[in-house]
Amino acid sequence: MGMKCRVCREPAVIDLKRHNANFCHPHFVAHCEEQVRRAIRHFAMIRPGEKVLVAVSGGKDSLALWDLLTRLGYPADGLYIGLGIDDYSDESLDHVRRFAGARGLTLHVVDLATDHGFTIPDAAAATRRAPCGACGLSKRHIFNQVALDGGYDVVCTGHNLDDEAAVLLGNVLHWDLDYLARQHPALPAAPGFARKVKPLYRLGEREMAAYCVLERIDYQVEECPMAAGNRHIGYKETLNDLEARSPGSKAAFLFGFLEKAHPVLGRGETDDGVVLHPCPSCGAPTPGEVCAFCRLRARAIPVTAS
Ligand code: Q46
Ligand code: ZN
Ligand code: ZN
Repeated sequence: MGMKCRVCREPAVIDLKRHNANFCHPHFVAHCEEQVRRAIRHFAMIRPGEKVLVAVSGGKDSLALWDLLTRLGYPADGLYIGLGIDDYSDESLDHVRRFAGARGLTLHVVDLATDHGFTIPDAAAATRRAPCGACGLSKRHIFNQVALDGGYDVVCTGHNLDDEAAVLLGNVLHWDLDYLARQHPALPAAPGFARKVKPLYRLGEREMAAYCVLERIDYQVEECPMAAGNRHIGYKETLNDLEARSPGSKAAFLFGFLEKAHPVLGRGETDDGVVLHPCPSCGAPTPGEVCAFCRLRARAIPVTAS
């Protein structure tokens, strides 16, 4: 027996257990559009006429996001950050360039090595820590810098339901109230910081992969080679086991947090009473003397030079 689309009863191409529904290609695309539309509306992520920047890695989530934003009438420019992670970074950039080129979209490229003198492997070696901390810090810094310099109102990232549920599980396991308070699909703008939003938080990893395959978006299929040891991988596996046993648990976990717990958490202690001033080296707002990115760069560069 073939599956039939919930909407039109034509043969379905995907079954979504969480929604207890199967969809044909056009109605699956409509489902993805609807989830992004709902996310944007629910948290007032993007307002009419705003200038939108989308952070693209070349992976399925960020390219699907760029595609969906364009479809929904939010013209967005892309930002790719070259992390200097061997062939993986070069190939990822190729995917992004082809995507943008084929659609006539504007793409900004910041290359850590060329523009800042170090790569993520350099930073990991210099700090003797897992690379993802330095990587996340660098990406956040550059997203914000490009957004402010380019007059963008909002930065969109491709974090999906699986990503957000895994981060939530990590934050809950450690009862990190400050991180929990700052975990939200829409972080408001602040002086020196652009608004940051995650319009894919209602769509899972499998949905995004299916979207790209069906819409013929050629994405970077390889995972980042430095991801090994990232604890979120284990959390994702745990959540997938749970989801297999009881479909809908991931969404219940994340959406329940956003509806019921986040509102009582406040906005995170760093929002109150900390005075920010411009970093003397790059101008980014920082509570310390020199900002965390410039400190990281200062540590990472000598390793490159030697
Ligand atoms: S790119 Fe960077 Fe990720 Fe690679 S080094 Fe870690 S954080 S895994 S999204
Ligand atoms: Zn249909
Ligand atoms: Zn700085």
